[in-house]
Amino acid sequence: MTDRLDDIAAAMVARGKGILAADESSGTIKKRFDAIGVESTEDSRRDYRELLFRTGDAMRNHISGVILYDETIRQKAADGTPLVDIIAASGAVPGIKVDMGAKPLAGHPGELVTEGLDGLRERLAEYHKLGARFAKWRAVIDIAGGIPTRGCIEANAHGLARYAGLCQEAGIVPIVEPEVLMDGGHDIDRCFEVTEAVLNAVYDQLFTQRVRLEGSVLKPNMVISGKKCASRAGVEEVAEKTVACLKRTVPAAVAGIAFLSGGQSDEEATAHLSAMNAIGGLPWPLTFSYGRALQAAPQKAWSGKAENTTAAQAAFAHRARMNSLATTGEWQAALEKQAA
Ligand code: 5MM
Repeated sequence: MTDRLDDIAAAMVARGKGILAADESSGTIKKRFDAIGVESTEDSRRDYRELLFRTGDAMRNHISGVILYDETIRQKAADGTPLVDIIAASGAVPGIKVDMGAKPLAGHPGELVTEGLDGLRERLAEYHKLGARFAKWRAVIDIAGGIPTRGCIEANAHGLARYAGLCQEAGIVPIVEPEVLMDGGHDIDRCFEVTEAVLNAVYDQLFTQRVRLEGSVLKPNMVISGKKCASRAGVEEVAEKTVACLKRTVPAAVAGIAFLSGGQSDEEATAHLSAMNAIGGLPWPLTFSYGRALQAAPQKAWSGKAENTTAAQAAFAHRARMNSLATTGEWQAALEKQAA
């Protein structure tokens, strides 16, 4: 079982490939569809996601895995083929979001703790039958005056470790996602300090809960200035500080690191990843597990119209290829302009 876990984890971070995060919960996908003027229904969500999963070239060459939401893992394409089968046929590994969302943490105003451990063993067994071979659990840590607190960091780290242990017991690779939000006005050094504390707590808890690191993937935020920071750090500084922070905190045994984009523009997320990989000499593969940074362009191109399917698939394929280049440090801004 452990070898199998390690093989799945290795496939998820295979050279030149990364993960498509398509696990928006119903509330989040509604927000995304509202932005493009599309009503969020079971069929529109299916049509949109089917379009992505049927982007053959991108899926075969640049996407190693897809994170699904509970509704999607059970859905069939318009022609009756299960969406999971379309993903698996492209060679990508189907995965599933299993957390039940971030909820207010008692006694900690303004802070959240991710829930979903109750009944998780049974849910994982069902998801495995449905074809999932990896899972995702996202913890959310906000930076503001006086937060995050130790209580919030430790509660979330414990939840991530308990989840990861249950996944491995079920033969499912856990993606461990502790997201330090970039919403505030904080500077990059404050993000470094918080990310370092969070990752230290997470790996302490993963050790305590006997999680096998070789059969796990980390999905962290980059070390980056808050969106409202008056002077935001440039690409090189983000790359250097992110790599320095990860080297201090993430054991070399971890199978790989797949970043979230966290609200960066799509090109920014690609540039940062490429700059990190250009540094080189890292103990783990560094790749992407982007939601918004892979999907913003195809969503806009699609806008809910079947006649836009080809254009949407081209937009998705382009972002997947740009990010694939970033995993080897070979992306250049000029490649974006050429495509435009
Ligand atoms: C795709 O969005 C995921 C699910 O979010 P909700 O549970 O809030 O609906 C999210 O966890 C996502 O996988 C990560 O945040 C990475 O996505 P981004 O857009 O930050 O790259």
